[in-house]
Amino acid sequence: MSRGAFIVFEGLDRAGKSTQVSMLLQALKDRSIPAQKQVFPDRTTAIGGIINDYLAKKVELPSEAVHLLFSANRWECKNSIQESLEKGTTLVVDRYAASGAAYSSVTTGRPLEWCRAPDQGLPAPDLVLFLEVSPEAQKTRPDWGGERFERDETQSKVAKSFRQLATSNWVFVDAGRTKEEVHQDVLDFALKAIEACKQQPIGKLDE
Ligand code: NYM
Ligand code: MG
Repeated sequence: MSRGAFIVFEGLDRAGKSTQVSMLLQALKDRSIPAQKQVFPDRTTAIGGIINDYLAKKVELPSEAVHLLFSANRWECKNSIQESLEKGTTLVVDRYAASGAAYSSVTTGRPLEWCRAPDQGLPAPDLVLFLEVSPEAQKTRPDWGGERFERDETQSKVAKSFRQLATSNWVFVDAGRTKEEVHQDVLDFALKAIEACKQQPIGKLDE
C-alpha cells in the first residue's frame, strides 16, 4: 500500500496558511484523497496549553525553554504523524520544524544549528509550501499584532532565517494574490508530491 504525503505550510504570521490548509484539504477530499489536518503549535495538548499562554503573554518563560516546548509539542505527535502517513493518509500541516528554528533563532539569538537540534529525528516533510507575504499585506489581515513575535522587526528577521532553512523540497508561493490563485499553485504542488512520495520511505529531519 502506498503512503500519504507529509505536506507542510510555512510562512510568517498572517500569510494565509490556515486558509490555504482548509482549501487544500477540501480539494483533496473532492478528489477522494485521504487527508487530515494538523496544526503546530497544537494548543490542545498539555504542552500546547503552556505555549498558548506564553504566546498570549499570560506567562513569562526563557526563550530557550519555549523553543524546547515547541519541539516537544511536535515530538508528542510523532507517532500519530508516522501512523497516519503509513496508513495512506496525507497530512496537511500548518507550521512545523522550520517555524521552530526560524522564530527561535531570532528570539534566542542562538545559531540555527542549535535551534534545529531538538527536532532531529522527527518525520521530515515531503513538501514545504512557503507562503510569501509582504509586511504591508500582513498588517491588513485580521488580528495582526496581538500575539508575541507579531512585530515588523521580528518578522523580517524570521523571514531571513526561513530562507536559510530552505531545502530542495521547499517551494516559495506568492501569497499576495487572491486565495484562489494561491490555491491553484498549492494544489498543483501538493498533487505532484502525493504522487511522487507514494513508494518512498518517510524521511527524517537531519539524519
Ligand atoms: N511558532 C510556531 C514558534 O515560534 N515556533 C514553533 O515551533 C511554531 C510551530 O508560534 N508566531 C510561533 C509562530 C507564531 C506562533 O503560530 C503561533 P500560529 O500559526 O500563528 O498560530
Ligand atoms: Mg500567528
